Amino acid sequence: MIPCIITCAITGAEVTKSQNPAVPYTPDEMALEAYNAVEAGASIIHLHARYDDGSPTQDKERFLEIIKAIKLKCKDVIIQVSTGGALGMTRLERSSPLSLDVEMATLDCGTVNFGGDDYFINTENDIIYFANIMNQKNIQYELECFDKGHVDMALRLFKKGYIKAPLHFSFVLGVVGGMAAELRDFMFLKESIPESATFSVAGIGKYEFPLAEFSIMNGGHVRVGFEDNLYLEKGVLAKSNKELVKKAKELVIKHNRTVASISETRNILGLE
Ligand code: KMH
Ligand code: ZN
Repeated sequence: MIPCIITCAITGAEVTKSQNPAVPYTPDEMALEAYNAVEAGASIIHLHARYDDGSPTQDKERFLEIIKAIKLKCKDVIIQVSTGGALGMTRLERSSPLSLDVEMATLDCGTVNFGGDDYFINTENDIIYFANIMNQKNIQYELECFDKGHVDMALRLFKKGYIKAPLHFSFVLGVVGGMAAELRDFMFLKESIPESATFSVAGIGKYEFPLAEFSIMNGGHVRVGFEDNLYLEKGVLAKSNKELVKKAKELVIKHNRTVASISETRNILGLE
């Protein structure tokens, strides 16, 4: 099987230091978390921006500051900026980091409930809007799908020419309001995408590692990190993103696969 790409989502937009003091906010904190995650085996950093007080922002200047700090410590790492941002942001606001010189970004492929009164909106026109910018700027997208309908939407927009190959999916499963993260859910999604497509998984909370293992066993890739999960195991907070990456790497090795280096990751995903 091909090497397994480990992506680390180091901070997200919604988790806070009050939930886990190790969640990074400042550029320096993010750079250190990214560096240690890369040392442990991550080749992609999925990035959200925060101000020093932890509030999420899509401000491109803040992204630039964080990216510079990360690249100073690990210059080759692949940065994947979020166009999801935080709940409630407009698409104009969310698209701001795409004006930077970035290699990769997320493309969220549908609307989903996020528990309680929260919801994350991605209309068909939103998806086309983000895809158009990324196509123009040659930014590679990761197609984030929280539900089966999102996969169908991505494939529909691919057929219509809005979304271009290579298709790289991320199945984000276990969100309250999205698709569950059991083996049958994973298999259903995996079997719904073309054989030529690549895929990664991001299991939310307690689903992080079980879902990672399904993906590793089935030729897929893995995302871990504080954005998705704050715990190393039940009741034990992770002290760093590195601990989560290390645990993912152990699963990769357990299933006789190797962890993709940064250059192997570029190769697998067709990044230039
Ligand atoms: N923060 C979530 C509302 C993405 O990065 O593209 C959306 C999100 C998805 O995190
Ligand atoms: Zn994200």
